[in-house]
Amino acid sequence: MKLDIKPEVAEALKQGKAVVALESTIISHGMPYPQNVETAIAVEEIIRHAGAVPATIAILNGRCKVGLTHEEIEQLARAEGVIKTSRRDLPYVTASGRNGATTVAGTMIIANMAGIRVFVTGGIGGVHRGAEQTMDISADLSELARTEVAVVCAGAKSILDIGLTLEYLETQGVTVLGYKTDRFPAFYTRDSGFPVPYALHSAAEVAEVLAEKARLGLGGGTVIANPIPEEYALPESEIGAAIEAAIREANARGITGKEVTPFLLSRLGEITGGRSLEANIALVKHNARVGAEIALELANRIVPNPVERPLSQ
Ligand code: PSU
Ligand code: MN
Repeated sequence: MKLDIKPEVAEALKQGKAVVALESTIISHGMPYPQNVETAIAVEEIIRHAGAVPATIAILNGRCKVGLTHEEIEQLARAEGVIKTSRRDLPYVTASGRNGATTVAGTMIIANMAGIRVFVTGGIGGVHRGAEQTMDISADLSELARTEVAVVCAGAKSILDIGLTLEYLETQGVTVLGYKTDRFPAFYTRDSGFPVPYALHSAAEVAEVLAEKARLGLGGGTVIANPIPEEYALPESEIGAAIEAAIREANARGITGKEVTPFLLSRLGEITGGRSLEANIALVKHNARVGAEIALELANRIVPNPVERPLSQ
């Protein structure tokens, strides 16, 4: 298998230590340069500082990388033609030897291959507004249904239909937990207007649910919804109007498929004069702290291994 696990990460996994996966679409398609590289490196530092080992996941020259060096992060951020890689894209990217930035779905798949159970990101993809017509439903959701990795995020952006996203997750049997909140957060804001099924109050409680999910052999992932810190949250009126404008523009330009999310993210950055980017960076860092704590708690529990860990190539 074209899987390269960075020695530091392989060693931590072998010893049953806490490892936290990180995605790379957020680097290549989610944030502008150089904030993308600065954030990716800062987030790794936060995880290390908390006592866990970070593993940023991407595909470089057709090989699935679990753990990138700072040079590799820089390379990915600067390279032209990096493919946004979700489940359907993976075999093409590895077969052709291209560079791929993994989405939540792509990162979950490779994290699971390596035996990593906790993954930190900003926001997950979801059911897009108007999906009744367009069928635009992120492959992140079907991945959460099948792959046993816990995803710490700040909910889903209201560029999506959050009500339908939660319905879809329920149908697919994805466990959704609110971290110190009983409201599902909407990325830039702390309350999407929808409740979470369960509010948990500590990393230990979350880890216990993850461990139990593994013991029950249920398979499939978990969403841990961690709201943006109050001081970084954007006013609903400001971000709501910016999202409406960005979606209208995407529709007018006929943007579809995998281009939709990156287009909306970059337009939102422009419309809010960089405030959405600041919020994005703050919430990812906060998620990193919480994700590391959960991974540390999980490492203290006896959890059956759902996959054979292919630690050798
Ligand atoms: N939402 C964000 N920032 C992101 C993404 C989503 O707030 O960077 C990225 C993630 O990698 C996610 C992907 O997995 O977009 C979803 O894309 P799509 O909707 O095309 O499945
Ligand atoms: Mn889509």
